[in-house]
Amino acid sequence: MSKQDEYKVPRVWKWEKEDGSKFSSTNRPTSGPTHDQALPVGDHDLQLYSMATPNGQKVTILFEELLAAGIKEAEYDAWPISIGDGDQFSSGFVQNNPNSKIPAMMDYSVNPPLRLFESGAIMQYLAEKFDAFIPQDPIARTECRNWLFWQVGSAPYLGGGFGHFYTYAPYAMQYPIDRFTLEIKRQLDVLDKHLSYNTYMAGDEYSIADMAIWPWYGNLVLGKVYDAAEFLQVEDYTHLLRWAKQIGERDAVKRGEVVNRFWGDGANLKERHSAKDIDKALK
Ligand SMILES: N[C@@H](CCC(=O)N[C@@H](CS)C(=O)NCC(=O)O)C(=O)O
Repeated sequence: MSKQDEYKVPRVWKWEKEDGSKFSSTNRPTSGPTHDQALPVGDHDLQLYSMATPNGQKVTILFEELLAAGIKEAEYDAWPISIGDGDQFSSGFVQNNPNSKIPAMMDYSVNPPLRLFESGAIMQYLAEKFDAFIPQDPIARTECRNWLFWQVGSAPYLGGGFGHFYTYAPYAMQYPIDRFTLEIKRQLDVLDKHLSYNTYMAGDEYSIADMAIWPWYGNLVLGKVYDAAEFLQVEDYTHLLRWAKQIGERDAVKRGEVVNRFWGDGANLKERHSAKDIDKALK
């Protein structure tokens, strides 16, 4: 934006419905449902409503890791929520998550059934429910939670900040791109330094902290998020790259990342009800 068309802040903000950005048709300044539609419910106790964005992949990767560890009670149905089409504003979804963001989940194994929203809360719940992928040792367990909450607090600068202005804004604006790139490079350096003396985020043990951070920051440095690897000079973050590649090679990660992916090239799997659905999608 040049000095001439500098924005003058009005006394009262007015909503410009179509701002030219990718999600302007569904974004609005109010919450709540826009239409009546119940959520589907499958055979398993755990019902996930999601989409394979990095926030959605965190949870499907955890589900697949739990199943790979032999925890059969972690079987789940994963239903697609297309956020581009406004599915997150159906009455059923809003009942599950009043914040209208994926991922959301229901646990029907308890009475009354429990609603869950916020990826970090879902991951902590599942890890504690099945006593897996959250360290037993109190120091490592605390460190795992530290990084899990770090991820949930930090990624909005990556997604809503950097990603929005680098990829989705209607035209390139230097000020926000500079501001968020500065922050994202700082975050990448935080991770790189930590991973220079830790195998995994919580120390020696692979945990939900890794599964939460990898879909955003792992995929960013692997060039799979925002196609920004060159712009961010990710080759400088050697320890983060080592970790990103290591996690990306896990079978459960490869399975989890395709669940509720219903666009683009590569493996797609709109809904998942059994392991066979993923086997077919990855063939
Ligand atoms: N803090 C939330 C963020 C979830 C989130 O931002 N989800 C996005 C997709 S990545 C979404 O559902 N966006 C739909 C919308 O904003 O209308 C979490 O970690 O679960």
